[in-house]
Order: sequence, then C-alpha cells, then structure tokens
Amino acid sequence: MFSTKQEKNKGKMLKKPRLWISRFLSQLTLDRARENFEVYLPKIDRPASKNEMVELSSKVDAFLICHSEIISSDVAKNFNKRLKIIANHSVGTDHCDLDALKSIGIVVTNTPDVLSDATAEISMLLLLGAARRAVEAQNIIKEGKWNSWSPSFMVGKQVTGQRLGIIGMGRVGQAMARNARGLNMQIHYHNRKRLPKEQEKGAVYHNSKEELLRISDFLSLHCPATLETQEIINKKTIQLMPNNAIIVNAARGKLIDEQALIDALISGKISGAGLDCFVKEPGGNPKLSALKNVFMLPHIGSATEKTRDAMGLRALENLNAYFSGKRPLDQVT
Ligand code: 8YV
Repeated sequence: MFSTKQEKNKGKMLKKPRLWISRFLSQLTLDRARENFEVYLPKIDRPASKNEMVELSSKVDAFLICHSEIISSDVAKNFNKRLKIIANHSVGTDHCDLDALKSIGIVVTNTPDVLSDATAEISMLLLLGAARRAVEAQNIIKEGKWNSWSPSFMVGKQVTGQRLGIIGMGRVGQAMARNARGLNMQIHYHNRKRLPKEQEKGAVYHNSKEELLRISDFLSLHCPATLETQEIINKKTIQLMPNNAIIVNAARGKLIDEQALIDALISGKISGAGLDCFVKEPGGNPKLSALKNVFMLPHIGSATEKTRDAMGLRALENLNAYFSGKRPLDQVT
C-alpha cells in the first residue's frame, strides 16, 4: 500500500502495461513478457473471436497476436482507445486491416528476419517431397503395400541442377535461394524491385511474373498476400509454366487459386505441389488432400523451437520499444 500521494503516483508510473497474449507462445516468451508487462493469457489455445478481442481492447494496452486472430475493419472500429499497439507474432500481417488500424492510431508490428531460415527449410522440404513423390512412397511402405520393386517404381523429378523460379525475393525468398544453391539449382526470380547484384548472387531477374513462370520447372512462392498477389497462381498463369512443373507454397494460401491447381495436378500439367498454406486454415482443402501428388503440411513453416523463441522475443522487443517511447523496429503502420 502507498502511504503518501507522491508514492501513490510513483506506483502508478511504475505500473506495467497490460498485455494480452492470444495463443500459447514459447515459455521463454512468456517469462520475458512478464518482466515488463502484466500478462493476460487465454485458458485454451484457440483463435480469439471478434467479440473477445473487442472486449479485451478495453482491458489491456497491447495485444500480442498470431495470424490466427483476424483483425478486420469491423473489429478495429470497435476497439477501445485503451489499446495502443498490436505486436504480431508473424511476419505476415494480412490478417490485420492495416488501414483501419492506422486510421485509429493503433501501431502494428511484425516479426521479419527471425523466421526466414525455418520457413525456407520447410519450403525445401516441400519442394523435395513433391518432386520425389514422398507422400505416395511413404504411404506405400507405411501401409504395408511395398511388395514389389522395379526400375520404373516411384520415379520422380530430379531437383539438382534444375531451374527454380522464386516469386518474392525478400528475406525468405533469399534464404530459399541459398538452400537451392546447395542443390546446384539455377535461381530465377521476380520481385517488385530488382535486388542489388551482391544480394542476387547470380540469380536471374525477370521483369514480369509471366516471364518467370515460363522457365520455372520449380516454382516457390515467397511474397506477402496482398490485393495484387491474390491468386497470382491461377488457370491462366499455370498454363504459362513448363509441363510437369512443381509448385511450392509456404507463404499464404490466398496466393493460389486452389481449384485451378487441383485441375492442373489432375491433368498432369503440374506434376506435384508442396503446400504448407491453404485458403482455409485450419483444415486445408480436402480436394487437395485427396491427390497423391500433393505433399501437404499444416502451416508449420516457422514452427521450430529456435524460431518460436526468436519470434516471441522479437515481438516483445517491438512492444518494449513502444512503451519506452521509441519507434518499434518492425512497425508496419
Ligand atoms: C506463423 C506465419 O506460423 O509469420 C507468419 O506470417 O504465417 C507463420 O510464421 C504464425 O503466424 C505464428 O504465429
């Protein structure tokens, strides 16, 4: 208890800001969060509803959320003025209506860099899995159906030395290119801006995505989901690709018109796909699950212990900067 008015004020000033953490983050993240914040945690690990988020906005000063919490404009416009900052535990911010949040003065941050290696690892796993028919092969042996062998058995597509097209040559795209160089792949890319030569490391720049698609025996998507990139892979753009190409997506489901991809996987135009992201998450697309030539993962691109800690700490760094009066390093609005 405070004895004098002065001490009371001091107590108020020292009061930690209140932080709501929407999902079960790593223990290190929680321990660190408690150092500077009064932390509110969910009882169960599930996406928060719109109403819950609106209600919480009057009780806390900051949110630390994942891409599973959808902050659309109808949520944002009902936020209480108490809420000052939303720190995302993700590099993607497409689950947040940034314009709506900006218009009410809420600062939004993300966690770039720290998940690039983990996501590029998963992209390579998807690429190899799709090319070498990992699902079919795994199912045969696991289901006890491996009762013959022949030189024509489970023949896949060789990766080493092939052309890899990358759409979105940001941090993850560049990490993927680095991994692919280990397999001697020839790197081609399309990006809003051409990279400086030293960052290209010999990768061939294509001015348009159409031009890139024409030579992409393998294609890996690493761009954010925006209005411009929505369904960049569709019936028309798939037709531009070489026959038997492989498509990999560990970025966002919205980048692909899933029905067009399904048709191309059935017709054989596309020989395989490696997907970690889907239009509907969680759940995915049962029509894709039914296809043998799809290697699928349930959005686990950044799911390594090291990266989860790094994402949590990066989100906290952004929050700490904000509450000590500085501009957060990863402020996006
Ligand atoms: C995460 C992601 O799985 O960073 C992103 O944009 O989609 C993933 O890395 C997720 O958002 C973790 O909170």
